[in-house]
Amino acid sequence: MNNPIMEGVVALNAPAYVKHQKLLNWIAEIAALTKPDSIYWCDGSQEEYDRLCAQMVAAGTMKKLSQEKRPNSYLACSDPTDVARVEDRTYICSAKKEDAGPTNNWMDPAEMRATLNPLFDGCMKGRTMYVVPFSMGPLGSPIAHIGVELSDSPYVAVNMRIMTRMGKAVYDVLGADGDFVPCVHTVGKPLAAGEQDVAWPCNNTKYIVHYPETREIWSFGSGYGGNALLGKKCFALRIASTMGRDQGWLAEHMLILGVESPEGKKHYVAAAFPSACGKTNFAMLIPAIKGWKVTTIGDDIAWIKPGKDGRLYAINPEAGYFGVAPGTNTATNSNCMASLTGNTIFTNVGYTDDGDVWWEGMTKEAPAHLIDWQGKDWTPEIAKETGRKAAHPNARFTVSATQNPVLDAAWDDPAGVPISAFIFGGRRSTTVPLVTEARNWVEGVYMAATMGSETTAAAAGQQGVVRRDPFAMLPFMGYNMSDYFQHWLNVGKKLEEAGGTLPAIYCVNWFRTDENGKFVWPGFGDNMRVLKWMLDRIEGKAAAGKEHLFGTSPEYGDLNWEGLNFTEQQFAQITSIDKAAWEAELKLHAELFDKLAYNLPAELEQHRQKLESGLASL
Ligand code: SAT
Ligand code: MN
Repeated sequence: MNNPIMEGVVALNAPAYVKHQKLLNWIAEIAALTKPDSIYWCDGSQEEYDRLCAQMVAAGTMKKLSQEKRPNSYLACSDPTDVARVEDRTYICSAKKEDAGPTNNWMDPAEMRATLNPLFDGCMKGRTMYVVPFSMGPLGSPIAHIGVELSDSPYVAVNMRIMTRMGKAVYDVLGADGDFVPCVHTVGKPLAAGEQDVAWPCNNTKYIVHYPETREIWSFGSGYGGNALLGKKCFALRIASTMGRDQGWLAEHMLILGVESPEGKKHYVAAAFPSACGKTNFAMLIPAIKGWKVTTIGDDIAWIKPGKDGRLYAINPEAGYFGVAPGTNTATNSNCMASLTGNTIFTNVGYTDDGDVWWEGMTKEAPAHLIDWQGKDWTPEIAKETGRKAAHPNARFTVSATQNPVLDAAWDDPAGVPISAFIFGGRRSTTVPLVTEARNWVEGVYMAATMGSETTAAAAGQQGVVRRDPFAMLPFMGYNMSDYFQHWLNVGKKLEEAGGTLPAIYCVNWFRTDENGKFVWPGFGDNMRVLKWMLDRIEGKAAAGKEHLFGTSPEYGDLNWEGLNFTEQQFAQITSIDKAAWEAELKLHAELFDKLAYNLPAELEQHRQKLESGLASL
């Protein structure tokens, strides 16, 4: 070999169909640094998927589930220290600190490279490096973008095949000089010669690093979810949000659903909720009102671009769902349960004696015995005594979108679907009413910017504390949050000035509780009642509603109550606006704005002051 970079390094053995020299050079460079024993080029075929899964079964990383109970499905159980996204280990390494902003961890890019270099040096020793080419969005779509992930985890390779358009065809789109986002991932556990591997290798040191200027992702030490499947939060949100800022589009933490009225009128809406607040359930909901139909475009991420007709068009950059298992059942989400009947990878759920899976809330009655996600015997009695769960609260399923019985016909349309409304929702046991319509774009952006939510198990750290989570993007913003607010205002202004149609904006809260801490609103399929009100408003068919300080909300009689016994008193309980609670809430908005003072759009602070004086005179 006369290429100096290749000396002493494993042969690339690139397939002939990879014709992109820059890509080949980069892979050679990463191989020289990480020193894997071999390189494997994923082609994305079913045969390859089956083979890698079988290999992981042999290695003890996965169990194959009963072919009768759940065909072609697997259970992986992670190391108990590697179960969720690690927000405190996630970095945006922009050249300037202000460009990462006060909501992100920042380190100077050169300093971060110097920190990571020794960690990545030799980190894949004893392992195979998988080359995983993927498209976020329909292959070849003008809205789609390509990434290549180099990972020493076969679990990542098979999950990426479900979550993205992964495989050989990506190289055709890439050609000899197409753009791609380079993603390097390692579990951070090199193997010495002869060393026995563990079932779930990982490292206590973790780094999830983004370089927005060079559009690179480097992830060290975790094999779980958004830490490791780099197409998802790292690329499709953090890196893509900076691409969107530069190119005039939006990368959002939003589901996209289609909703069709009994008369056959169809709208698409996009909705942002923090992780583990029911996005997958909302995206697949079975309407509680007869004659309505909901179909899924996506359950987690939306890429949204202005179309020539002055509307905003959205695609789902993903091809699968990485959803929360606990709480999912045939009553809360039967479409989801139907999606999971086969061809699914489960992570950190319980393993039943008949070779199937189980999680808290899956069935009313728990199995008499199972092996929990940590490999221990579990019975309902043990659970009662110790509080130990069969499934980790952030246990997940990975399943292809094509298994969803209510997948929207346009889900793979390269042009995307026109968005009629944006919905923003947090998990709030108090204060925030069931639904409020913004009277204009600025009011809507304010609602989204000041969103708060009680934290969930999707991220490592304390659960159930209210934190501000602007646009449900707090852990996923690739640049300065205030600049992002400005970007939203700009996108709206530009569309308005061009005579376009702006989506309506709504703020919702399904999670208000009563004095016993029980949810008052039934949620799930009954959210259709709120959705119907929104669409009636958009079509000009709804009553005037009740205008209040924060926007417009429905009166009790404005919602359709067919088939549900929900009293006016209960409705008042979840729509009331409590002056003292809102005084405290607005103080928290002020705190947020103080923190985001650098480049905070003046319109937002003005709106806050308007609310403050309005509230004082209530
Ligand atoms: O772990 S992920 O980031 O992929 C899931 C989530 O937090 O929404
Ligand atoms: Mn998410």
